[in-house]
Amino acid sequence: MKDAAPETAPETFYLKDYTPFGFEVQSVELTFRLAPKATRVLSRIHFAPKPGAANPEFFLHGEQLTLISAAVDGAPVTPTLTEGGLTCDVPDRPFVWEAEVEIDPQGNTALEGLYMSNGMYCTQCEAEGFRKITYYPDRPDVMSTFRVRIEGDEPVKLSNGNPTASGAGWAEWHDPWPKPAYLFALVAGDLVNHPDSFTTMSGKEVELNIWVRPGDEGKCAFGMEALKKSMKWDEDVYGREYDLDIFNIVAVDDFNMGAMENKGLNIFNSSCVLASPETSTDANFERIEAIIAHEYFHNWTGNRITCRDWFQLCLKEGLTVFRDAQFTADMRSAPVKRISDVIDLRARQFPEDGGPLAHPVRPEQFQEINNFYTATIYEKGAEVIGMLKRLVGDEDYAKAVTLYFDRHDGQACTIEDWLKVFEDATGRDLSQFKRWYSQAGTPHLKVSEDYTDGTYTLTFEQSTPPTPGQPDKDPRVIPIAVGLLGPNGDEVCATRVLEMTEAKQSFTFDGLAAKPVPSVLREFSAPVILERDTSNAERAFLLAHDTDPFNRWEAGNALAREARVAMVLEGAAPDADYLDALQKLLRDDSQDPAFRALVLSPPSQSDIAQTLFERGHAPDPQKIFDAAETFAQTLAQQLADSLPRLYADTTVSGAYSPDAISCGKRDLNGRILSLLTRLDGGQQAARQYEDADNMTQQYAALACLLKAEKGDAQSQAFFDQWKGDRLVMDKWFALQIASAAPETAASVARDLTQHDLFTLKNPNRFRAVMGALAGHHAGFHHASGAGYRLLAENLIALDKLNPQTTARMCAAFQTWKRYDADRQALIRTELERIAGTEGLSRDTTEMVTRILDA
Ligand code: 0A1
Ligand code: ZN
Repeated sequence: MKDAAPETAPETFYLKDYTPFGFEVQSVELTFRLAPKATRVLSRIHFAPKPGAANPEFFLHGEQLTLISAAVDGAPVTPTLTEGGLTCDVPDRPFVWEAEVEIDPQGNTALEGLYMSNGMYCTQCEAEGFRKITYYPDRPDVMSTFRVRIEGDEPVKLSNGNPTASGAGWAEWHDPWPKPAYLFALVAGDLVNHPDSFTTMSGKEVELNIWVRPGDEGKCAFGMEALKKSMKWDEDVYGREYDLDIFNIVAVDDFNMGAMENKGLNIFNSSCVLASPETSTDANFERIEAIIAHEYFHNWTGNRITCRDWFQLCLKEGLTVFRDAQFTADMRSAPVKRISDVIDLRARQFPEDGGPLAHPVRPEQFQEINNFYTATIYEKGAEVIGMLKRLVGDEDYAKAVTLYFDRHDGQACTIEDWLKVFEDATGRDLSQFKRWYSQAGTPHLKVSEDYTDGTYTLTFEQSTPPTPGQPDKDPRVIPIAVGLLGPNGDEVCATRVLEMTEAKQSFTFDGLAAKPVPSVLREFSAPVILERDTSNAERAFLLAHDTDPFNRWEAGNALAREARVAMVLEGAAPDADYLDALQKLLRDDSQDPAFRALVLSPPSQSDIAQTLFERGHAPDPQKIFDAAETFAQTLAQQLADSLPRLYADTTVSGAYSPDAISCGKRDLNGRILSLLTRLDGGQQAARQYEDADNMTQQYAALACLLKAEKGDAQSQAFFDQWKGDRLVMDKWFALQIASAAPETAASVARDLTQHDLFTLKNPNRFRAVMGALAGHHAGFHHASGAGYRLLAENLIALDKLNPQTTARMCAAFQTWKRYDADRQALIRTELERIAGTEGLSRDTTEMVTRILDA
């Protein structure tokens, strides 16, 4: 799968070049002799040439390995070492490959392969990390059973599957389920467990453990409950049962991503599993529940059925995100989950789809696969499954998915396999639908309407802007959920899913007594950008009357956006009707507090910048910031009389609980406190800070105080209280920047990079500081260019240690073409500086090159 490009250019891999590996791997035995700087890995692997494959090349991936010895059927061999692995002459019949290699876990700062985190050994093998552990065909379509022996003094030694034997200084594990190497895991260290058990639907008892560093054992209970709920839900909703005697989760402080679904041994970034009321916010609790579910659900969608190659990544990720969203909707509030997911999609995926990094849900080429763990693969991948379900209906969705599990259990599959089960189960032709997988870019959907003699017609036109490598797009199948409201606000036509297949298409509704108000794209039934000429009066009408909670929120969101745009472009005052609508909703106790909090949360400043850009204006980040401030200040003043009562009414008393209702109430309460702080100089926030017995309220109060520049004492107190807790300190670091004024954000961030507790070696800490800087829209894009400069300097420094996290963070620059020529020039300078750095990693090179090519 290699390009014939010049030697210096990074290789490009293509989907069209897929060829199967020439050998079966019948079994794998690994022995690890652990030592921080010189771990020995002994492998013993049974290979057999595949029938029909004439003299296939025996190539094993391997990187950063020192080969000590190799043998075939017990006889020493001298393989030919290449940059990415080795080749060797092997017999034309089944044989045993043995190798011993040495690796350096302590020197592994890239956190890929076997590495050390706080004295503990752990692994990360997805996507291509196993090749840093031993020589192996490190590709997801090579599946085998694994036996693992770990030798070392660490009290706890874990691997995949079931434990088989252990003694002083050693432990052995066997995973009976064939798996690709990316699901391999090993953990060894001084760990303590939070144990529990789960009885599966067929009555099997499964031992459950969450393993943590001593001192963290009090932060496991919530994760354990989430795990048991996930196991039960997957049985109830998808009929999927767990398949080993034991399920282990380990919390690791240094981790590039959120978590990893290794078979039977999930490894988690500690921020995604450790939870306690004192140290975690409501948002943390919700995220932990979702990620535990996500990793657990991978056991069937990812592990039992895996991907044939990395181009198919969305096969496991899109589906698993879709499943975890269903789970969260069932556990909490479905509308709130949907609204939150759409906010997230628009904040992270739409900019990706509309910029230089745009790629199809199933990409057809890559240089570094680690750069493709994107919002497009994950979140748009999940949207595509949601559309499929909407098109075929719930029953046929269930039939098709059951067929998928029956037909493909134990296999490494493709998107074609996935779509075929839907075709076979429903008789539908999905060839046009497949364009959602092959075409990048977010479709724009223009809507126009006509009402004549009781017949209402909606006409839709779809078009997708060009994306890198794809100038022209064909029309896609778009499920458009529509309902109609009568002039008095009653629903006159319940939700109907219109199936759009043409570039331009009309749909009619007959027998209407009056011109209706349409509620289009209910539940956000497709990931598109809706364009419709409408009035604020109609938006306010939908905000008040729509039966679809998503579209009610959407109407409020559109009002907010229009109000901001008018403030920025025309210097208008905050829109009076919108302010009025907001006040009504805020005071309406019959509405779910979480919903009210969502309506109250304004579109992000980056979102407003995107809207301005789409309307032909270069956004001015400072003006957008000022408009947000003015709007909030005006709202606070108008609500002045009712804020204290609203604050009191939404204050949650009693013992802390992270349930959906309490979280929603605290969210609303926090937003009210921030308005109140604008009026009372921080008195209420200071009281809340003193009284808080949980992190949600402590953090919310501190955020308000810092924003009002009244929080120095509390910030110091917070630091003193929590300096020993890495995860809470991440919050402290991020908050210093998030609450800074635009002109000081970069210098605050620069000072923090000099702080004793700042380190490039911990991805969470790096993200806390650099992520907060990139997330401070007006600060990052300040005209001085100081934000750009600081981020670039830190990316260059981090790249030497951790290419993966560096490359991901480069995406902060992906929207650069939105801004004016001066800012673009400043960003270009920084991107070129990064690109010109000697020895820059392949990961970061690919990202900056793609961004610069915009
Ligand atoms: N598969 C994991 C996420 C993950 C992906 C890549 C990683 O290293 C490159 C690590 C984790 C998930 O979806 O949760
Ligand atoms: Zn996943």
